[in-house]
Amino acid sequence: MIDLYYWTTPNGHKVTMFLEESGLPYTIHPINIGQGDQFKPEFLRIAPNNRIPAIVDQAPQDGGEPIALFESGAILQYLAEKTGQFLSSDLRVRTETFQWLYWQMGGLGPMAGQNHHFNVYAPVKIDYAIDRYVRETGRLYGVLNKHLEQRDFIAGDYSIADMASYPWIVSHERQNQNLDDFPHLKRWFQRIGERPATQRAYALVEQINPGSPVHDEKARQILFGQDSKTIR
Ligand SMILES: N[C@@H](CCC(=O)N[C@@H](CS)C(=O)NCC(=O)O)C(=O)O
Repeated sequence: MIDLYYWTTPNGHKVTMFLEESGLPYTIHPINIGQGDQFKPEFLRIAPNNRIPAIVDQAPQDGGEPIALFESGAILQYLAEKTGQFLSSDLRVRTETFQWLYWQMGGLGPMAGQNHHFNVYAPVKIDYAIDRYVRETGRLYGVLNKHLEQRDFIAGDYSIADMASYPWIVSHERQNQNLDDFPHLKRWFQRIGERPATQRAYALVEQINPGSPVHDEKARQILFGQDSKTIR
């Protein structure tokens, strides 16, 4: 059984996409990041970075104590290795999968995240910041679009590399991106969106959090008022 500490955000969706695809049994523990659940001591013991997603695997393969894990890329890699699913055993495909997984973790995710921040959440609209992140997000979309020109999925068959990137493309409109400018990416995006497991993963939004994560001034303060004193 996997305990999943989750909220309805792109990084959260990566893990529900995997769990729904793989059929691994899991229990969701909602962490409402707009209300400050990420600072509860019991969550910080699992995820000291006060970010979702996190998991606890109650039945690790070595038969030992439960394993707690944060960082969505590490979680996807762990679950793929645990189940032998969505990660090729072929050296070259596996290596390529990790390459694009880390590309998402270090590039697409952080840049699109800042894009959301300055475009949607920032109380003051700073043209330079908006332009910078819209352009960089567009560049990254272009890179992925080109990569997908001759392929159905990012690395071999459908894999954790696809699951990492897809949720960040879902919010393309909020990032000021037009998928018609990226036809191969659009084809890939539609193909993944049609998967029943993707649809089950996204259906959890209505169940767990019908509203937006940043819905009021208090939530804004909790999410965007953090600094060096937040975690001591
Ligand atoms: N690199 C981390 C990023 C996780 C992350 O930024 N999570 C956001 C939601 S998508 C969060 O928990 N925010 C809570 C906060 O800012 O306090 C990962 O991929 O797991």
